[in-house]
Amino acid sequence: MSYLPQIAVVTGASAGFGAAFVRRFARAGVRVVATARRLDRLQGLASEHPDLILPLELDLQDTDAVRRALTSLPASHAAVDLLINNAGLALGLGPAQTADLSDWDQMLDTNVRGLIHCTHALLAGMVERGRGHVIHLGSVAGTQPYPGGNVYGATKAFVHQFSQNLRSDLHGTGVRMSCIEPGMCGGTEFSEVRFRGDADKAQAVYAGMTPLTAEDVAEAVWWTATLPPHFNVNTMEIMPTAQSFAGFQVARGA
Ligand code: 8X3
Repeated sequence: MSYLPQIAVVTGASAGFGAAFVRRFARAGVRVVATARRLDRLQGLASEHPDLILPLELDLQDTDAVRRALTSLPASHAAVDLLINNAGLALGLGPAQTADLSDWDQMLDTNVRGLIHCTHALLAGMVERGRGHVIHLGSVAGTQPYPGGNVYGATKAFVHQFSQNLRSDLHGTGVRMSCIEPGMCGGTEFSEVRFRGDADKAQAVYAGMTPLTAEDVAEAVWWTATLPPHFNVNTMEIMPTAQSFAGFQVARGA
């Protein structure tokens, strides 16, 4: 027996993964609350399925606003049974010793604080209704250390472990919890943001290889969310075939 969620909330929905998730679920008739800071983008997305997609302007760094908005959704979109906690960003790829502390704060505020506040706002309702699924977007950077990954990777390690700990807290409630952990993904704003709008640097990351696309990641999320209720994906790590692991570095004579 497969499962179709009825009402999804997607954070970071104005572009990239988030917009692909909104489209994937709305295409199947799921009502979706699409949240992000850029309302004009959300409205454009909502115009593709105005009967299903509710645009909701939300700054995840304003945690009071997050709680207010997610606990007072209009009746048509209130009984949320799927939260896709997607909003997140990487800022910089330089070594920790030269990093800008405000970048670290911003990653923590969005990737960690924003995420936990969204989850907390919707979790009790799911448990009360005995129906729901929280899907967090982690990253391979949460388990694979790499130069320049410093705080970004650490926020994703948090997302991984928070997700698995939630599985334990949700034991016996019927509410599912999954963490989807993609590797290199092209065609989104992610790399441009990472390199502060330097499109050449961003494109160089994907030169000569085929990265995952936002639509590929949306398929993984769709599969995870539509499995029969007895089947929970704890963690799913996905990568382009062209990406894999390298060994340790050795500083000889240091
Ligand atoms: C980012 C994944 O592999 O581009 O979340 O660093 S990777």
